[in-house]
Amino acid sequence: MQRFRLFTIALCLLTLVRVLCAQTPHFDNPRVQENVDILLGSQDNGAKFKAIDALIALNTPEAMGGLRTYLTQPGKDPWMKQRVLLALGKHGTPEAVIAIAQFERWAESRRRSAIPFDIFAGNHPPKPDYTVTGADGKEWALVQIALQRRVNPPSIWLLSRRATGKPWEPPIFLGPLGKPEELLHQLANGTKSLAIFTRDFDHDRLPDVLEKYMGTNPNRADSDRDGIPDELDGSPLMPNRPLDEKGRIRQAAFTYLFAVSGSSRVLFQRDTIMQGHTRIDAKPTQQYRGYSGWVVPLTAADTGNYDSFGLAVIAMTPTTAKVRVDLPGHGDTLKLQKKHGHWVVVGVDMAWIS
Ligand SMILES: [Ca+2]
Ligand SMILES: [Ca+2]
Repeated sequence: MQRFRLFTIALCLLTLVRVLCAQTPHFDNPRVQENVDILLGSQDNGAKFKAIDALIALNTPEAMGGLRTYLTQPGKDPWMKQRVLLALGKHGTPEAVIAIAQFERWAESRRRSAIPFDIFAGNHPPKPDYTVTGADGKEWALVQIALQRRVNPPSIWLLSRRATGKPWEPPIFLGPLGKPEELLHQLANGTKSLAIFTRDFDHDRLPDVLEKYMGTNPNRADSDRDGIPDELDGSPLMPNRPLDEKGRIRQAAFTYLFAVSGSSRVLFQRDTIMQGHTRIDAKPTQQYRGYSGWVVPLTAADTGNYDSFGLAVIAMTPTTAKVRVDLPGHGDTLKLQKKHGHWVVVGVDMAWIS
């Protein structure tokens, strides 16, 4: 018994050390450590800018590793992460470009999930919009998430736990529902079953309801037939093929814009064609690897309901490029350069409002 207790205590300590190590990265150089700590912990943007500059100036693999560590932290400000990528791109040394490339590989390879993990990170869901406790003490809750601005209606996720204070079960996607509170009461009093929301016909671990919402095929585990099942495929509607040069430029812009989010949320994308000053929305397609999560096309029926974005290469030489980023109502032009064989963002030229 005594030995068992000691073993349990040792196991707990080991787990604690692992958790602490995972949250506080260690660097040998105290200056790297100090600046990474500022980036990860400070609320002061000015101090963070200085920390980025200090790490860039050090230009050692460890300092670049520090910036990469920041880029891959969930829940951090995407805008500040873009400043890091921009600083690395402008710096453009082989070490800086390697840091960007490593970040991209991390972003591409991290496990995808249909659950927006920055919202549900660490089993700390946001404050539910609606909660009901059943007669058996089981707690049911609804969380509404507007994946992008102006999404109409927001997607609704169901949370449940055995009792208040117990851990939440993994969230279940309910889809956009008219009267979700009614459903919640029916679930809590047992008059409705969850089966229709958890049904997964093709066994790819994405329920039919979610697949219909995302645009993937609920009857085929590998919608784009590239050998990667939908659940693990960052771009479930774009076969995993090498990109051409223009594709690499757009991918670099896409990464700068969205891989920084640390999120697996759904992105809706379609290309935009400009005819003079008139914007024409092309037929929605998926043309980028969804580093930041699902990139799905809009269907004709969805037009007007969702935000979308467009990326277009508007100028290109063998080593420089400009990409127009078209967001609802406004946009930017990103300047890119090819450095050490890799396209990196080196500037944001302008913004416009339409
Ligand atoms: Ca499925
Ligand atoms: Ca696939």
